Amino acid sequence: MSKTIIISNRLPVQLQISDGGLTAIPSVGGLATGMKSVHSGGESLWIGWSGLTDEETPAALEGEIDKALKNHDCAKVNLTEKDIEGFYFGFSNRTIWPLFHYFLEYSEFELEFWNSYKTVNQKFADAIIEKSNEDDTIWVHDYQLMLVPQMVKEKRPNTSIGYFLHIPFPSYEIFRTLPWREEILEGLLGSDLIGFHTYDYERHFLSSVRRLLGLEVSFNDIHLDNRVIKVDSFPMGIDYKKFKDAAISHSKNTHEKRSDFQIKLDDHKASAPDTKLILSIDRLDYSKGIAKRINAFEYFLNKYPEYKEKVRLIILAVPSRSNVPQYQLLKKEIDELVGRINGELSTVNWTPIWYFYRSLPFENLIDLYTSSDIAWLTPLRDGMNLVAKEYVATRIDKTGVLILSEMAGSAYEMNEALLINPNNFEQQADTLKSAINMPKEEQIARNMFLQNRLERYNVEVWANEFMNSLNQKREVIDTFISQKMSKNILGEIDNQYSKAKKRLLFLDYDGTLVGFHKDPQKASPDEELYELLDKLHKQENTTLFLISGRDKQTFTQWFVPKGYNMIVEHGVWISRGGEEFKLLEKVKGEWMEKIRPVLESFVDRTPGSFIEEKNYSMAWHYRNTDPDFGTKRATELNTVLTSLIGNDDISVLNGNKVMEVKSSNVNKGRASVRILGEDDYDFVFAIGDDWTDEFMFQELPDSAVTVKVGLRKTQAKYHVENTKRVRELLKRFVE
Ligand code: GDG
Repeated sequence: MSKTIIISNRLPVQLQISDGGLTAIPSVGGLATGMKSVHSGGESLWIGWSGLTDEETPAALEGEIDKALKNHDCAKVNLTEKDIEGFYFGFSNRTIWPLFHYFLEYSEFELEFWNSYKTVNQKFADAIIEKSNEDDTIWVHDYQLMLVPQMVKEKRPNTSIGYFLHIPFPSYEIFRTLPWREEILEGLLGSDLIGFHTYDYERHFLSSVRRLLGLEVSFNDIHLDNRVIKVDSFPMGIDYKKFKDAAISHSKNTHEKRSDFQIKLDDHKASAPDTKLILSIDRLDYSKGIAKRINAFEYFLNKYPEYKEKVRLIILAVPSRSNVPQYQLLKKEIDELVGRINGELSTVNWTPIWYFYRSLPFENLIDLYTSSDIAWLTPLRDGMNLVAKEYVATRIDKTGVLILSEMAGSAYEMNEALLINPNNFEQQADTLKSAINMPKEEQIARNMFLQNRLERYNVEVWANEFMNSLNQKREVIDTFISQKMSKNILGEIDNQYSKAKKRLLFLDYDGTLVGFHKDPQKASPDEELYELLDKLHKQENTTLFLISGRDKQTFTQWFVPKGYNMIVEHGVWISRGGEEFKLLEKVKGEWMEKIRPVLESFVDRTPGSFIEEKNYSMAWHYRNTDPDFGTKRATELNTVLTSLIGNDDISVLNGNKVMEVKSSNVNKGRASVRILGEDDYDFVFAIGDDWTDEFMFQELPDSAVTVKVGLRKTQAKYHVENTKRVRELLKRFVE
């Protein structure tokens, strides 16, 4: 039976070893609860690190640990202390975390960290491959494991892989500074579906994919070789019911049942009934803007001194990554700030800030949420921020005000909150004042909307939507237009090929026999290709034609010495057996004088674009321009050209990052049909990767074997994945 495999850095189970004994306690974090509906029964396995390094794991307990984890449908990846140092504290938390949260100055680009990241990602991928089958569905989580999708895809090309990033994906301008940016993108592109919290992260990612890898992106689909990768946003929700129910039972607690923490909170409230409690809860992380918030609070008290003794800020900062120097510095900064402000402003009756540096039990978290009049969350960058959602969920009487940074992913869905820019102290001081004075009716009206949305789009819906989208993706791929070249089809083609008395082969060059290069001159044929073409060319009863849009000079240089048959410039020129190129089609060229200055003006105004001038066509290439700008200019050029050419015998073709103007009566279809008519061929084969080859697929007779390279809409009968597969296919003909 197929199963779902979830992969995250940490397992949703905490292992504790005491007096040689072992306990495994399920953790209650957001991800663990969210995935409950996916990770249920025996049809799911969660793979991750257990929290114990190899050095900390007593050899005698190994078997017991595996057994205990198995009871929770979990399996562990073994990591050493060195792995954790380099992969987790190093690359994940000192390179990626700061960079993706726009703290460029904190980002460390250390080769050693990167190597460790690769090694550990490979360990995760190996564990997945060992424990999964081809028809399982895999869901990889977060920034620690960005290389895993590709590592798994390589070994398991037919397995469905989803990936979700829990932190922001930064803009291209930030991401491009990473020395290993291409590797990270390629790692992620091993997935079939990539999810982000917000549309902004999604578009930043797509922009980097286009700019750094030069891949084609249409809407939210990325085309890579034979695959289409879907990118979408899925804003993560919370376990709404859990928080609401906890708040309801909290409200029913009798005095005896209340926690000590709650009793102390109540005592304070009773002694100062007019004092408003303002709450903030975060991991102690520089991305959460805790220090700025404290400064903004001081600013507020100075701007509106009438609120001294009338408000109190509660800061719960949960210890986090204390091995990383930046976090130690931040801890020191916050300790000092709180000390200074409390020292300067406290009175006998009042301490402005209550500061807790610890993690509290869930029960006390609910005490804080339900007792605070205002939640004030000011991350400088935050993937989502679940605390904002949890606060609103616990407000069962619908009172309470949420002040939320617009830099948090959750701000996109929480429009009814008071949204602020955490760097704007003036605005925050005014917003705090409005929050303190907000009438109850307004609080209720705002929270009603927020609660409805949070209840509807809870974490279970989030997980299910992601899984459904991943499953749908698989169905789309299964029903893709042309037929994939299967073993049976290959066998049938081999059969036809060997029986045939006269064979005719048309092979496109760029994107078919060699990969697509940014610089066309670099895509010259390699030794292996020459060897293959030589064999095909010399084979008895076989006529081989290279058929390309390239100019005749380049092909003369590459192939004339080899004596191949060639058709270039889409069918304008022909060379047989390496003799000089002759015109195959009569074409007029007068129009070129009119068009050249137009294209030149576009080159001048579009950095990176260039003109390729062939004998009877002209092409404006924009593959090296900024992708958005280039596309915009191409649309403009199309309009200009269409109005210029009128009813002439020329046409404009919009290709892959190129606009080509050429005589209308020239195309590969016409050329190939002409050659076909010259003899009695009983096996016709044509292979190519782009729109210019579609003319051949369309015009050659039905009996022809037509093959598209890549997974796109086509008139060809079959498709193969990439140039590697093309060569394998052609090798079968000569072996
Ligand atoms: C990352 C992204 C994204 C906090 N203190 C205590 C405690 N918590 C719980 C909260 C909440 C969770 O921790 C914190 O979640 P956040 O979303 O606010 O932040 P990160 O930990 O940075 O999470 C973030 C998230 O991933 C999910 O994709 O939203 O942007 O940075 O659930 O309740 N829980 C207990 N005691 C505490 O003292 N029991």
